[in-house]
Amino acid sequence: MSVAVLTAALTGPIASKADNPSLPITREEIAADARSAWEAGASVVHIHLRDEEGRPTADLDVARRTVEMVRDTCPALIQLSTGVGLGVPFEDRERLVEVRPAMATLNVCSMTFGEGQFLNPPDKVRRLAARMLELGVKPELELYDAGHVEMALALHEEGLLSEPLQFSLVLGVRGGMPATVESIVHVVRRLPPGCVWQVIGIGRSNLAMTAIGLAMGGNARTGMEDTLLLRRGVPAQGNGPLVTRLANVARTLERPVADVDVTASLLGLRGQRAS
Ligand code: KMH
Ligand code: ZN
Repeated sequence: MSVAVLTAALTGPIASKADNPSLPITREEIAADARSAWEAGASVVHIHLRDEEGRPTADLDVARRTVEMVRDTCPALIQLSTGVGLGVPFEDRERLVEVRPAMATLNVCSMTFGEGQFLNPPDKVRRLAARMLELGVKPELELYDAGHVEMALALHEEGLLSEPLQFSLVLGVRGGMPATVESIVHVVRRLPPGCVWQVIGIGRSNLAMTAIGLAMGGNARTGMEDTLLLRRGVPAQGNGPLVTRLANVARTLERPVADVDVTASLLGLRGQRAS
């Protein structure tokens, strides 16, 4: 069977050290966890930034210094979140691609997100997609609901995305699609041939949803953004153990884990390793 690309979402915008003291918040902690996630099999690290108070930030200086430190610490491909955190203005979020990470998320639709609102108006999403294309920053198209596929495909038809398209199916956010096999099957059927896709399972569904994605031939993401627990009642002691668990599932399913060069080549990032 084909290789599996594993992504580690190291921090996210929501959890705090009060929820799990192993959550990486400072750039030193993020770089150290990027390293352990890479050693465990993640070829991509998905990064959210926090300010001095631990709040999500789109500060460009924080972004530059964090990306630089992660680059110096491990060769994993760096994917910055342009989702950043609910309430952070789109105009601040979109500027993060100016740091020129190899990859960044592109959230294609607005939605209810738990008790908040996640605002991604079409004109601004188009502007960000165009800028990413210009800069050569590979977008990961975040799909929280089945209808989001249509928006992503429209962007592609408009010439704002380059192939291979890379999709994330985000399962289990309240306001998005539920964490079920039916959700995965329904969305995967709508995806275009030749695309790259992964499953993200939020919270309790993390292991089951990512395992199903891997069994179906997709890729998978884990990390402390998606779950703070290694097992029921057992806090994850960092991102490394979560990636180790996922890599073991992949290998059990006879999906060899992709290294950074293989992932870069699958995503059309040849020559951009660790940038
Ligand atoms: N927060 C996750 C539900 C992003 O950061 O732009 C999806 C995500 C997207 O990681
Ligand atoms: Zn994220």
